[in-house]
Amino acid sequence: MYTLYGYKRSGSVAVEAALTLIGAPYRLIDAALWGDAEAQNRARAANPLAQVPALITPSGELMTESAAILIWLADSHPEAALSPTLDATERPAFLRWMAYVAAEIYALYWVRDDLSRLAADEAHQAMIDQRTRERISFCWRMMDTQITPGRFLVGETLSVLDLYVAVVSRWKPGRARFYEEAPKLAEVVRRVDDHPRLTELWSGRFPTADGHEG
Ligand SMILES: N[C@@H](CCC(=O)N[C@@H](CS)C(=O)NCC(=O)O)C(=O)O
Repeated sequence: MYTLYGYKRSGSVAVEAALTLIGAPYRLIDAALWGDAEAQNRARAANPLAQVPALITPSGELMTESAAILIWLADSHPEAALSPTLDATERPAFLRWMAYVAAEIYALYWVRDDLSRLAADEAHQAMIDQRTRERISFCWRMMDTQITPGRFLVGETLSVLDLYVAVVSRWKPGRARFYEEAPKLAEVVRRVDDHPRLTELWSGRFPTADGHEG
């Protein structure tokens, strides 16, 4: 049994999606620094950085870092075929883009989620908000120019990379901008949004008036 510390709208939803497709039972514990006091305490107890996702493996090991968790889950459950195999020609691209989404894009949300972490004052906050928004948009655009998707981002089979991009692309500046910047990726994330085994998860974990657009 896996234990996942996570929260709606967060990166943990990509891990929930992977566990759902794998069909592995998991216990989900609401934890987030921006949740109520109890959720904050649980986030601090789960991960020294107080971040989610945090996964406790069936052998009791703590895993943090969304990309590592997703790759490890996919590799540990080859029957679910959620990552290219070690010898597959798609493997280098898969690893490249998993690391890219984590390092170039997701990492900027540590800044964006609380602009006062780096900004000296309100004017500075607005500038950092604008510049990180542009940087994220640029990074999606660059990824779009470098990838030639099949039905999914690396080939014809859905991988955890598709789940990762489907989640991170919902965060600000949001899907409308993402679709503009990255039309090829957009086509794939719409397919992932509509995956019959995931639609319930998406609507439950991204509960918005405009549905799956996040
Ligand atoms: N490097 C981590 C980043 C995780 C992360 O930033 N999670 C956010 C939620 S999406 C969080 O818990 N933020 C709380 C904080 O750092 O203040 C990963 O890739 O999993």
